[in-house]
Order: sequence, then C-alpha cells, then structure tokens
Amino acid sequence: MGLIASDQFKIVVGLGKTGLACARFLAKKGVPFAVADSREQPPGADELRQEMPDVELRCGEFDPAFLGRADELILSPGVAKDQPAIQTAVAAGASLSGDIDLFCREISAPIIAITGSNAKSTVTSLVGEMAAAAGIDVGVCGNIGTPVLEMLEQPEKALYVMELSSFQLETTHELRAEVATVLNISPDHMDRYESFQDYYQAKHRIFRGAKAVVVNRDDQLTMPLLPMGVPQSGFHLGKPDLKLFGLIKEDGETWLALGLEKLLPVSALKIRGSHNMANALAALALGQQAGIPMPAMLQALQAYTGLRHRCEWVAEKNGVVFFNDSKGTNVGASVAALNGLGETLPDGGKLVLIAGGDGKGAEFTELAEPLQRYGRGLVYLGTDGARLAGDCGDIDKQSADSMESAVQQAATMARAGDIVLLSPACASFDMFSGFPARGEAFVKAVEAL
Ligand code: UMA
Ligand code: ADP
Repeated sequence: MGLIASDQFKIVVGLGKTGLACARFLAKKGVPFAVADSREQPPGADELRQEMPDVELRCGEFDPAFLGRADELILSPGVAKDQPAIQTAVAAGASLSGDIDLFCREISAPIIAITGSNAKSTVTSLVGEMAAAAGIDVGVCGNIGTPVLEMLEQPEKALYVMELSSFQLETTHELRAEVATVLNISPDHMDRYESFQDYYQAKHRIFRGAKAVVVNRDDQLTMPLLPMGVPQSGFHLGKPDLKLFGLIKEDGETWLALGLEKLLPVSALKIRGSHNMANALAALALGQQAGIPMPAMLQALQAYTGLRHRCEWVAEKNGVVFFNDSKGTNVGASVAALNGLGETLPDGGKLVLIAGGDGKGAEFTELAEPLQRYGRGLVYLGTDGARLAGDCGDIDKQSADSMESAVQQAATMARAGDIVLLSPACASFDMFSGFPARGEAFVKAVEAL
C-alpha cells in the first residue's frame, strides 16, 4: 500500500533491533532519514554503516537541534519520549511515531494484538501455534523478539499475532486490531513511568480502533474504559458465563470450558498452574474472536510445552524439583509463579524462592503472602535483593553473591518434596546480559549440584 509520506524528513531514534528494522524499511521505501542513538556504540551501528553508508548516524547524548530537523521522530521502545531533547523537537513541530505505526500503514491482514504486564509472550506464541495448527499463514512478531517491520521482508501473511509492550504502545496511534487484549495489569517499569496511571494508559492504547476485544474478568484493569460498540469476549478462572471462557470442575477434574461446554481437561495440557490456565483461556478467546477453528486450537493447546525461562522444569535432585522462571521480572509475575507452582506441591512440600536483581523502582510486599503460604525460605541476590528480602515478611532468608551460591544455598534449605524456584521479581541487568543469561546460569548451577 505504501501510505508513507516520502517528502518528510524522518529521524529513527534508537538503533537496536527496532531502529535497524526501521532504517532498512525507510531505505527500501526511498524515504529521507537519519538515525540517532544516545549510546556511544549502539548495537546496529555496524550494519547500518555497511548497508546504508549514506545515512547519517549520530551517537551519544541526543542533540535537540539535530532531532529538531525531523518532521517525524520514529522512536524505539527503549527511548522514553519525555526526555528533554525529544520534547524540544516535538515543540519545534516534530510528530512522534514508532515501528508499529509504520507497519500498520503497510499491511491489510488482520492483527491479533496482545499486551499485559505478564504472560504476553506465552499467550502470543500459543495463539501463533493455534493459527499455524489451523493451516493459517501466520506471523508472530513484536516485543516477543522479531521487530514487526522485519515481517515485511517476506510476503504479507494472512494473520499477524503481535506482542506489544507499553513502550511500543506509547507511540502507536491507531492499531485497528482485529482483536485486542490487555491480559492483566500490575506495576512494572516504574522507573520509566511517572505513575501507575501512566503505565495503565499506555497499555490501554491497544484498544484504539479495535474490531473486537478480549477482557480478563478477574482483572478489572483490563477492561476498556469507554463503552465501545465492539464485540467483547472474556475469560476468568471461575465457572464461565454463557459464551465466555472459564473453568468447570466436575468429578475431581477441572476443564477448560466455553459457557456450559467442556473443551479440554487441564490434565491434558503440558503447561501447569492456574496462571497458565488463564493463559490458555485467553488464547482460546483471542483465537475464537479471530475465527481460528476450535479443533485446531485445542490440538495446539495440548501440544504446547511453554517457552523457555517461564516456570520451566529443569531437574529433580534428591527429591527437590528445580524450576527456572527467570522471565519473572516483576512482582506480579513472581506472585503468579509462586501461586501456580505452590498449588502443585505434594503434601508437606514447600517452596524455596531465589529472587532479586534490578527492581525497576518496585515495592515487593505482595510477595509476602504467597511466601507465607508456600515458602520454606528465600535466597536473595542482586542490587535490590536486600530490599526485596525486607519486604517479604517473616521467612527464613539468606543472602547470596552469585547465582551459583544462591542455588547451592537453596538446595541446602530445601527438603525432599520441595520446589526450588528462580523467579526474581526483578530485571537481570545488574548481574546478567538479560533474563536468558540469568536462566542459563541457574540451569548450569543446578546441573552442577
Ligand atoms: N537505548 C538507549 N538509547 C537509545 C536507544 C535505546 O540507551 O537511543 C537503550 C534502551 O533504554 C534499552 C536498550 O537500549 O535499554 C534497548 O532499547 P531498544 O529500543 O534499542 O530495543 P530493541 O533492540 O529495538 O528491542 C525492542 C524491545 N526492547 C525494549 O523495549 C527495551 C524488545 O523487547 C523487542 O523484542 C524488540 O524491540 C522487537 O520488537 C525486549 C524487552 O525487554 C525483549 N521489552 C520490555 C519487556 O518485555 O519488559 C518492554
Ligand atoms: P511477558 O511477555 O509479559 O513477560 P511471559 O509469557 O514471558 O510474559 O511470562 C513472564 C512471566 O510472567 C512468567 O515467567 C511467569 O512468572 C509470569 N506469568 C505467566 N503467566 C501469567 C499470568 N497469567 N499472570 C501473571 N503472571 C504470569
């Protein structure tokens, strides 16, 4: 379609994965642009210089005069729009946009749009599997790892399943999704937002122009604020109302259900815990709204083993089972992981939690309740580990200075029948390159026991 105004000068702000995909896209379109990144050596610099040697690249602290030359700034998700240089450029007349907007201007295929504080990647990948099982040519993209514009390097897909972060939504003006959802909301990225309200508002931009929505009936904050004349479906972890997704308990078995219809016993799933039942129901509701046939969805659901670093089973040693939930990077995620795995403990079994890292400005008091119920002990590490431990109430606590010793200490605390769970409730960047590296360090330390 190519609805992009090619006479306007654009500056791509940020040169990580997103910025590089934006640059490649604009170059292909013949649109004049430059690139700025506040890092001295942004990750995409070599590729940009090699592939687009004529494109000007400014590295280091943003220069308001340089940014002010743009008609449009295309911000990467990692760039906060309230920083002075960007605000100066806006005051001088530049508009703000992002890769999602650019992508939406190009495609006509339907989008299933997924955000939330937690479970985004799980639900996005699951819906992608469901669509593929139905024989639909599907593209899975966005915050899950593949910048949306990379999708345009192939022929247009029949359907896009897109994970969106609050950062990406900040610069997204009109998504017009076939179906959109906010899976859940609890505080995250409080180092980037002035208030929880700002974060909530960014998330709710996903509903702009949506043709249908899915709400989590257990989380009031996921419901679109304005009454909208659009079809609405929903899910919750109780008995479902007519046409909604939920759970039916019958004869000692729990079933995923749609209204009165039992769809699948939860024992047929490979993913475990009530948080994952919510994720399965959310995926079914999204897929149904987008017209994916139910038999294919149920087939994909039974085959789905979950993503790495999300409550991932690692090993059993001396009767203690070790789970890697390195992707538990905020309090809401770790509360869900504690409750989800806590429910699966055998009689007398307890949990030893390994947590801590970069807390992104969060408070940790909500960990105290599930720890009280299921916890044997806490091993804490990282920049905010001691603060986290202080918020966790009356439980056996030990400090560790590396992942290796954290695992050894947790293994010593645990008894047969227990679970040792790494679910840090924090980002990893104080000690690791990212959550995958943190998860790998945990797995390695468990294997070395
Ligand atoms: N940065 C600067 N200066 C700049 C630009 C970026 O210091 O000028 C820093 C950012 O603050 C950030 C890092 O560089 O710490 C990366 O930012 P980026 O915008 O260049 O990131 P990309 O490589 O383009 O990756 C982004 C998403 N990253 C972020 O939102 C920080 C990826 O999500 C996403 O997979 C990718 O686009 C493709 O869509 C990652 C993420 O951590 C996995 N997301 C957050 C989360 O899930 O909690 C929101
Ligand atoms: P996101 O992409 O939003 O970070 P993931 O699917 O990667 O979500 O899961 C991240 C973490 O969130 C998991 O490791 C788990 O701790 C937690 N989690 C998973 N499902 C849920 C849920 N339904 N509600 C709250 N937390 C969840």
